[in-house]
Amino acid sequence: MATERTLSIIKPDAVAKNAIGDIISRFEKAGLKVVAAKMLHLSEEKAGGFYAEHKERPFFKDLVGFMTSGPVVVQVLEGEDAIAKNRELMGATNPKEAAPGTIRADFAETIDANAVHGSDSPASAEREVAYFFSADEICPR
Ligand code: DGI
Repeated sequence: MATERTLSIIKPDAVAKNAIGDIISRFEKAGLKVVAAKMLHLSEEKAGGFYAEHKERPFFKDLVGFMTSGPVVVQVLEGEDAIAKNRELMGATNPKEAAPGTIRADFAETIDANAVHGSDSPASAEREVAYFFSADEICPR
């Protein structure tokens, strides 16, 4: 196992539910450290660029609309196997398929408004961390 960094986003639905603390607490209890964090209200351009790989998908417009509908909290999580560990804590993309006790099972209503994002591979983690944070905004500890 290697120490990794991954990008997490607490999406507008979970921020609106006042679930920021509960979600971050799950990361910390699982041994992941928050090494960078900020709250942002994404522009269409920033959200569209983040999800550029989905640009041709039928749900792209709704996805960007949702991601710009309210503030989000973006964080860099660091720890052993951080990418897979975060995906495990999140649960499946569709909350109806998310395992009991996962963040999406507990906080997400629909596949569109599914509470959290987490990088799905080392390559996307690297791109996504750099998309939101400069090197001097990350505080190793
Ligand atoms: O990495 P994930 O967020 O689990 O999933 P993903 O990268 O495949 O998709 C990114 C987001 O796009 C996902 O969190 C919600 C949305 N999405 C993905 N597949 C569908 C979708 N939205 C709708 N409405 N329908 C889909 O099939």
